[in-house]
Formats: sequence, C-alpha cells, structure tokens
Amino acid sequence: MKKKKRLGKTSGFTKETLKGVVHRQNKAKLRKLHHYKMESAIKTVVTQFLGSAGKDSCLNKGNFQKLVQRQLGNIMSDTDSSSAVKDMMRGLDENQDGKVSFQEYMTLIGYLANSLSESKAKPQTTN
Ligand SMILES: [Ca+2]
Repeated sequence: MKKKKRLGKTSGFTKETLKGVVHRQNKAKLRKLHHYKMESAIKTVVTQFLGSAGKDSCLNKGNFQKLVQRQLGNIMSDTDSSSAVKDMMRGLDENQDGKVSFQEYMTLIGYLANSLSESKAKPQTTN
C-alpha cells in the first residue's frame, strides 16, 4: 500500500528540493519502523569478531574459544570442550598460522547459517 507523501513544513521549497527532503524523511521513518534487522545482524557478526580479536585482527585459540562459548553456544555443540574447539579451529585455519582470520571466521558463520537454513527448511516428521 502506498501512502500519500505529506509535504507539510517543506512547502516553500522547489520541487526537486522537496523530493530530496521527502525521500530523506521517508528513509528516516522506514529506519525507525524496520530497524534494519539484517544490517544489525551483520554489524554484530563483525563487531563481535573485532572485539574478540587481537591486535593482528585474528583470533588465537583462547579468543576463539571464548567467542564460540559466549556467542554461539546454543547453535554449536561441544563449545565447552577444549579439544573440540581446537579441532574446529584447525578446520577453519586455512593458511595454518594457528589463528582464525576474519575470512576464516566467515567460513564458520557461513557454515552455521547454512545448517540453520537446512534445519528450518526440513519439515518436522512426527511418525
Ligand atoms: Ca589462519
């Protein structure tokens, strides 16, 4: 459904200026209405990584374990097991430098998102 644009206080402006003002007002309204859930989720993924990473922008084993325990403990299993986390980290560490870079961390996020999508897509069988 389309709502009529209300010009209100901006009625003294030229047509082109009005378009810009109305566009900005509508964008601001939309921002308040929808809260941009995906943007917010992406920001969270990035800020959680950066907040946990060291000066080299990578996660060492300790940082990696803390991050998965604190942030992904509900959708990942064995986050409390030090050896399981070590194996997980080894699997992600493509360049084998003993650390998880942002790119390598994205592999984990992609894997988790994919698993979540598959589990949501599967119909629940009760028989
Ligand atoms: Ca690495």
